Amino acid sequence: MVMEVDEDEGYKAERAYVALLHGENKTFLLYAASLGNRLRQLDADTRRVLLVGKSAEDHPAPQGEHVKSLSAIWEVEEVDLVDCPVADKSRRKRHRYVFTKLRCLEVPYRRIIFLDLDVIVRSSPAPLFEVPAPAGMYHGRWDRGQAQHGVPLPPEAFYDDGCIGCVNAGLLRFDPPANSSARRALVKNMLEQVKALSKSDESYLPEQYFMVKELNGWHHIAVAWNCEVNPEWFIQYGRGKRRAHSVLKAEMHDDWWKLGGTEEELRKNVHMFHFSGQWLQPWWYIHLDPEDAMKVIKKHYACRDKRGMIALAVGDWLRGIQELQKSDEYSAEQAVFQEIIDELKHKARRWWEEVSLCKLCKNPKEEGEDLCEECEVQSHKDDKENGHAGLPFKKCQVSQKKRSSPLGKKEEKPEEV
Ligand SMILES: [Mn+2]
Ligand SMILES: [Zn+2]
Repeated sequence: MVMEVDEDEGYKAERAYVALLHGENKTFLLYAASLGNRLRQLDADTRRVLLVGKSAEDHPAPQGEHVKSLSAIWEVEEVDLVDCPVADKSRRKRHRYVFTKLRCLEVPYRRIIFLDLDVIVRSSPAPLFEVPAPAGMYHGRWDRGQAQHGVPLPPEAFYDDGCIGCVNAGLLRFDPPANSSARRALVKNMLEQVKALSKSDESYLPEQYFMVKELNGWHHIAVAWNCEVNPEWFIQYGRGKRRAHSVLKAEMHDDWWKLGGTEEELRKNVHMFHFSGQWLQPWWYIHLDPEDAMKVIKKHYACRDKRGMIALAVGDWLRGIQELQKSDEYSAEQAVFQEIIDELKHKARRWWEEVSLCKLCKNPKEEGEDLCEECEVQSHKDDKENGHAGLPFKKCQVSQKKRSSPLGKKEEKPEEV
């Protein structure tokens, strides 16, 4: 008689934080180290799993020596990348590998919280394990004012003829199935659906729309846990020679505005910041101390970000890097982290030296423009106060355009993290 061998593995433990690193960009390696260290400080009892993408065509895996250093902070699991360029609308196909996030459903833990690498966690995310899965912060055209933390989102939030909504995949709550064969089957099935995607499914957020179609019963996670770092005002540059610039208010849901009107209130209310756009990466300030960086940012964004969200978020991210450097948990790994930090410091310094400056205030500005965005927004506000019509103003009706960096075209274009 042949014994039936049960190869099914159950759960390793109750809870885990999960993140994904892929590609050889060392910036994200540092992001991963810093995120893992923050999670360890805030909630040491919960396991930390880092999925590391194996190499794919034109997309090498992170260097072995680096991955080894990360395994001092995370349980490292190498995974095959999921490649889906057809669903990715971005010109440079920055999001072609984002579907690899689905592999977090293969992780053998009963409850998981998936986090992007481009976040700074400010308080223990442990309370989020109590939110029923699947869960994520609602993103879309439905009125998010009706959503409540931990409460199911209604079907009409997602569908209206076409798809009108999804969840922000920078922070997700999942319950992977109870045994390994069920987990594999679930992911395998989803990957078959991914393969079947076509040009008509393309978007800038392909995995977000895909997930809400594939999984039912989404619960909302409050914006305080996934606060996208944005200025309140920005300039939409017109095209052509006689272009008009528009001063636009960031198109964010009311709950984002209500997070607080001052730095103190934001400090108290925000549990996690998410540097989700391409217009700002916190490492651009890595050559500065947190306090100095905050001063610089407050000056550059005085008008556009009165409550100081950007300064607070970047300052906190820089403190996270300091904590990593000071930690005695990773003595053997420190040299590797330090090398990356030094490299980025050098790069950031050089960029700021080369950036073009505003004619009026000497702050950094977009290449090809006379004035910086700050001065443009300021002059618009002055005009309004003096009774002039000012720059054409309208509330932004479309999603906020991805801005290039204050460093102009020198920005390194990272893959989605
Ligand atoms: Mn992100
Ligand atoms: Zn200026």
